[in-house]
Amino acid sequence: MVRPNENVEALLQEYADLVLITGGDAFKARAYEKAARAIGGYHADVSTLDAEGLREIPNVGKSIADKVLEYLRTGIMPSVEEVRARIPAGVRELMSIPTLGPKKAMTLYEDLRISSVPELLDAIHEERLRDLKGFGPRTEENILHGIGLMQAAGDRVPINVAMEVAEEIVARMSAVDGCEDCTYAGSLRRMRETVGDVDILVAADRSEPFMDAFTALAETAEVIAHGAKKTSIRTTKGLQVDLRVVPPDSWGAGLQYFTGSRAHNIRTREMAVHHKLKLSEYGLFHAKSGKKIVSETEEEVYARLGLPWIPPTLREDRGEVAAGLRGELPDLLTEPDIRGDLHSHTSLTDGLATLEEMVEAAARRGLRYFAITDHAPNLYMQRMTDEKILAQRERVRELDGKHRKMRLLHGTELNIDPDGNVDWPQEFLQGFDLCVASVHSHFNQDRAALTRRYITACENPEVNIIGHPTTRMIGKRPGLDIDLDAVFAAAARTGTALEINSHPDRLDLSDEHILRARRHGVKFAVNTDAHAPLHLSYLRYGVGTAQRGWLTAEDVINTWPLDRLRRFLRKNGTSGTSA
Ligand code: DGT
Ligand code: CA
Ligand code: CA
Ligand code: ZN
Repeated sequence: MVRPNENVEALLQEYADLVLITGGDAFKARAYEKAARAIGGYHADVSTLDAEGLREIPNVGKSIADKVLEYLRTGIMPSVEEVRARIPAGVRELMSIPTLGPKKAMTLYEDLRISSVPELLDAIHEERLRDLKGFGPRTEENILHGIGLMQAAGDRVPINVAMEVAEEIVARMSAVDGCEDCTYAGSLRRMRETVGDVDILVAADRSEPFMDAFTALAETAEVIAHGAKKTSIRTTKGLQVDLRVVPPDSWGAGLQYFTGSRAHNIRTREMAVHHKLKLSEYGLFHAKSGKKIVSETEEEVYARLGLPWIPPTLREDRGEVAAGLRGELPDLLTEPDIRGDLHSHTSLTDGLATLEEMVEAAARRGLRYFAITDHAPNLYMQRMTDEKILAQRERVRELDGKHRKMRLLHGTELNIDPDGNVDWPQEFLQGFDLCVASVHSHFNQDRAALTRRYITACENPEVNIIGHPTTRMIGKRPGLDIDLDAVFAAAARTGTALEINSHPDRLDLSDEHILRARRHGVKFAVNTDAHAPLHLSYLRYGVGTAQRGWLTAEDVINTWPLDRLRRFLRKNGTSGTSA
């Protein structure tokens, strides 16, 4: 299930916000924020730690450790409850509007007595916000956009949250007597970036033992529907999970049906009709006689429709059926194809683990190469200096000799400034094995300026990868308004790879952008951007997103052997790097 670390992180972060907006001590708020992040990224499950163990987490002192312990024991953090009680529920809802934030929400409440989203919408339409300090027409636009994002996200959850729940439930159902097969289907199996509800499928002769075990799960907060074929629950986190039990001999047809997407299923049913057949969740039947033809495996169902098995990540009706008929489905990238990770951080900047810990974790995951790319100096709060990065390089070179199977690359994550330039002079950049470059500021430039900015970065002979290219945060911040086709063309022309950032909050580029970029001949890097060892496991979501963008291993530079990668990093020989 969701790690207790994440609950604690969210709670401490909320506390930090509440302290700030109720006029509390800014230092205190900052301390809680730091502790929140450290706990969220900590490798060990906090619920297994005692006071001493908790204090070993960076930025966690005695008073925070005590609060966490109390919360783990009682499910309540009294200091949070206390500040919460001082703020009306409606105002807390306002605070959760991604583009508004706690401070402005508090101003709205204190100055205009606005304490709900509908009241806020009214106030905007009546232009009452314009008189407030710090609010302009632009702010209104942003707020409206934020409300839109919040409503569009609805009750969908990030893929990693759904995946953790699904894997836990699949494990429990698989342990029930009589289980012949069990997996998750639906949008999660298709690796969509967010998931509306989790669909679990079991193959068994009798359904009741599964339905009973399902409703009895500790995570079940509410039983929405309890039937023989389908049972739906809501978890304590508010996520709906549907369980369906199908007879073992309908497994393939059931899995195909409940994996979807709806649009893909419409295509496959059309194929069936074309062959004078009928396709349902029970099997593929002769239309006239009603006689069952196949149903046991997905492969058989697809084969009888004249199709190869179609990977779930392609089942979105984006041409996969036609490509299958032509025998031209892509040989999709898989996780084992990834030889290395080209974007990671350590505690030298905002990572939560030391260089040694990150390298160790990467080696344990079986990577063949691993790049450390801490933030460059223009991201001021990270306090990077020439001395620090050069000392890190020396340490990286030393460590490199210690791992037999994994090579280390020393890189950096540069900041693309408003003009498209980056940190450090070219000569200094040549000392890195590779440079990621990302936009971290000045998001409000107009489309033309932003587009130029990205193209200039691509044209820099030292920039190898554009990190999280649109800077979106799923459900929180939309991607930048850029002429993507112009940027994709520039990336392809200059030999600059575009990142597919695997963090579940980003997944940037998205599947649709990947499809577009691919047509320009762009190369990609599927990176974790890990800030802690735990984040290395997010790679699967980046790979899933790449699959949804129809990518093969050939399209992705970090599947290549290191010597080929190094040639690519020289950008047609224009760079001096050859370490
Ligand atoms: P979600 O839950 O919104 O993230 O998306 P899905 O794709 O998981 O949708 P869901 O949970 O409503 O249904 C799971 C799959 O079951 C869906 O992808 C296709 C199949 N399915 C469900 N209801 C229907 C239906 O009425 N017609 C068709 N063709 N397929 C359906
Ligand atoms: Ca679903
Ligand atoms: Ca469902
Ligand atoms: Zn980064």
